[in-house]
Amino acid sequence: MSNIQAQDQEIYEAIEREKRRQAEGIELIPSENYTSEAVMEACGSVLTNKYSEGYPGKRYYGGQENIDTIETHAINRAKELFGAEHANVQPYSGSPANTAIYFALLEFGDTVMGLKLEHGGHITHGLPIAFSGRAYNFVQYEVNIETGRIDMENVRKMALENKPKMIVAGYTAYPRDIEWKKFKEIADEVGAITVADISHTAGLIAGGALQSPVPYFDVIMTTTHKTLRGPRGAIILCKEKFAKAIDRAVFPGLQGGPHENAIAGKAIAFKEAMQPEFKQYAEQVKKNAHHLADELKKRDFKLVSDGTDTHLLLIDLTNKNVPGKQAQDALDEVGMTLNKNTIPGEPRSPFDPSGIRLGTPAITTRGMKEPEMERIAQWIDKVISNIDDKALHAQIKEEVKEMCLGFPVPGIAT
Ligand code: DSN
Repeated sequence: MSNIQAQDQEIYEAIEREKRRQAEGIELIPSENYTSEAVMEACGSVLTNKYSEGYPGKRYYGGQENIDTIETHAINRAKELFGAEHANVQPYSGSPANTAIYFALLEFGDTVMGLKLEHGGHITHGLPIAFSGRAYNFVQYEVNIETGRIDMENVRKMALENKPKMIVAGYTAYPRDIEWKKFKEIADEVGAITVADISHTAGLIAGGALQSPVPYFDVIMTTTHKTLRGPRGAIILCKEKFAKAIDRAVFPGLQGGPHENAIAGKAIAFKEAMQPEFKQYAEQVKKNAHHLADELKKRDFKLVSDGTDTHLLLIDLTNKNVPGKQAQDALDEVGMTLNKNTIPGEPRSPFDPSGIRLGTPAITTRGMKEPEMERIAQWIDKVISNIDDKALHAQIKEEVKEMCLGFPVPGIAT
């Protein structure tokens, strides 16, 4: 950081403060993680200087010999890691990747099925005010309010009624495993293309801790910075027959020059995810989530679907009489970061919903295990049960910091 320090004090100080925040606090946002220092080096490398529109071996500018090597490694490793026929590693992030898939395989106005946002879907899965909801005729399925789970019979009924051209599965706030095979069977009945958004669970799938949609689905996309622990960005995997359409939709359909610094980071992250330690990581993420769920349930927290199969927990705080935003703010004060979230059948507003969403990918990267999950559950309970007790919050903040300093974050000296 010496160059930033010498040249730009404002940015230097903000980054230093962010380092402290990350080191001294508990990161429970389920979509966040810590990349390795190797990934960060790639992202901050000279690759940021280069333009490389096109694909390896077919670029529009000169000087591509090293860029082609890097992007080819990223493509081959993505294919190997997930067992996919084709990979495009250029999407800037998850929303552009999903938009590219729709642009490649649909006409504007086509009917698509996706999960409703307040039931755990994503804005790109057909939110009416988002591009996806405006450009395509999204018919949105829901989870069963009683069980918190996707009702596959209802999905089938909706598919038969609406005859979608595409069905999207894979979510941002759904704690349960997904029945990929069943989705594929339903899609086959109506001739729909299957798209899996595994942004949240890609690391668990790559590490063998969750089932993969790759054997069943036509197209699979994921961001690379969540459980997969790579740089910010995304990839699209697909069957060979969709490869040309997907590649054309990403470039030149939607994007210009790919961010090759991020693509190098993706290549490194894929290599890391192929190591035996990553399998252990994926298993521990799940074990930690289960343990945290059990510890919270002991303390009378109500979990949507009554638990988790993944890295993610969705808590309905209605019985605690504390809305999601107040819980998020109070936990933020003690150094525990998570996010307020709607729950299925949300009676309040998305800006001040009834729930909170949390997960274990980042804390597991730091090496936290079951004993730490117990302490985290205790602190969450104490804060939420004593929401206005500032003195108690100050004391918990110190305890949180003390525990965190025993679990270093990659790239941050403590
Ligand atoms: N922002 C991501 C998440 O937190 O789940 C989804 O895009």
